[in-house]
Amino acid sequence: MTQQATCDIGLIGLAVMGENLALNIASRGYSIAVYNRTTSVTDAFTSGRGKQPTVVGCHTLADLVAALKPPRKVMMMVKAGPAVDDLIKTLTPLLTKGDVLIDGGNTLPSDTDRRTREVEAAGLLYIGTGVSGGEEGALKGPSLMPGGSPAAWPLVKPIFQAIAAKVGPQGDIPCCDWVGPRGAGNYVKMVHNGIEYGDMQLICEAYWLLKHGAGLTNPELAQVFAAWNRGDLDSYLIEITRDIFTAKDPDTGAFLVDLILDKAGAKGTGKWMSQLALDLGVPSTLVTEAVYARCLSALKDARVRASQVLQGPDMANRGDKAEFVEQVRQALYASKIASYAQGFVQLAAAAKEQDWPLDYASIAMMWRGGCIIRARFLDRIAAAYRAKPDLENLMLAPYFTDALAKAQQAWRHVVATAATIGVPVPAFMSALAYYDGYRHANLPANLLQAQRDYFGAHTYERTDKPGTFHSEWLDLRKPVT
Ligand code: NBP
Repeated sequence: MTQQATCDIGLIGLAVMGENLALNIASRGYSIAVYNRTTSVTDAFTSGRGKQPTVVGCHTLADLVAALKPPRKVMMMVKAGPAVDDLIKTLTPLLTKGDVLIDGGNTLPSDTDRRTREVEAAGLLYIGTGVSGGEEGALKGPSLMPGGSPAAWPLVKPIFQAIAAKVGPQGDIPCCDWVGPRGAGNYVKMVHNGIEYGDMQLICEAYWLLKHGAGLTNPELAQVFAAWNRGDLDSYLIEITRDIFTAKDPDTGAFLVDLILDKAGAKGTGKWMSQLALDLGVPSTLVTEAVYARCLSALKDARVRASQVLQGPDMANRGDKAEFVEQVRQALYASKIASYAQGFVQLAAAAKEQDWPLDYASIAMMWRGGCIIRARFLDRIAAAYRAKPDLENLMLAPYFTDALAKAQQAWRHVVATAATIGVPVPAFMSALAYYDGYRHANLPANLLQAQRDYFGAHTYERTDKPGTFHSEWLDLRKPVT
């Protein structure tokens, strides 16, 4: 079949994300050529939801390329990893100088670094873009975080900004802008996902405190989350949590949430963020705690056995219910600030290492709509970075410094109560420990350095004079009476 070069963009991969993104693109007046490795999937799409004059189904990659107007734009929405390399290998000889290859998957940033170099060396342009919002976002307007070859941005910008979610008073600010060179877009998406892990874990801990500590029922939890969603915590995740507490299982009539096995899955982007935080030497403890919490949840059988053996309090908090609910709200808000602060610190550290000129206010606005972490709170973050683009830590922006100061008493009370009544809240605790660690000019690492020097001659610096020192600790020590 010979294709006419009439389409504005091509899309490969018609699974959940690709199919919905294709429909979104077509709905904005662009013509789109689509291809899926399994041909029957393409045919099912073009004879079903994608049966539209501006959607052209293709059975081969050559047909897809032939259907595109130059400079050609080909977007891959396939499983991240080797599938993308295979596609690049096949597509490169079919494309011509100046054409753009786009990967919209959850790709490891270092893979996009490498692919950008390889694709540019072949005379083409490359984009690795974060796409967030799941199925609904892809269809109605995702958050898009593109990075790669800067010359590719003007070519895809009109389509990307047309299909992205829109925010702002007039609803005309697209949640999509150029992030930076090479893997910058994928890095920002990875941090988005890591923050999402932190947000979800914090919400789960708040739920457990309210359920067991305050004894709230599901309808009461729905009311609490509905109220929270009208204030500082207003966000997509709080909103869906509210709804979850109202949903009943059609088969049994019981609350569905109570029937769900407490074993969490993960696709790996949170783990990547933790691993890369360790590589950079930055304390992104919230995402790491969230990943570990999922790991612990997955040990269901072991936990069931241990629950018969290990002892602890009964998780009931006998204090005032309404007061405790408000304290948990404040603790959640403060922990969330610490979590976002860590995410932006990691982004800044990566940007420094990779020489990416990141605009943090713009990144906050890209997350303002369309994506899973969309929240009113991101306006405040954008404002903080607009006021001080080189802000060292979000917690130091006056608005957030003040918010943390106001919340800290309740935050401490909740963490202390959780420890006392035996409710596991690793993310709440970790967030508070980060806040307390970060706000202290002095930490006990002096002793740590002494220990390292004692057993390993690792040397230390001193507070009273410059230089590097080593001591013969065996000679200096005195008998302890
Ligand atoms: P999947 O990640 O499940 O991938 C399935 C698609 O990849 C199918 O179209 C499949 O074709 C195609 N594919 C595979 Br697998 N190997 C291929 C190969 N070697 N060559 C060509 N095509 C190949 O799809 P998804 O859930 O729509 O996600 C797509 C990307 O978007 C992923 O990177 C994902 O991480 C990312 N993402 C997903 C979400 C989400 O909510 N699902 C959100 C944001 C980002 P087939 O039909 O022939 O098997």
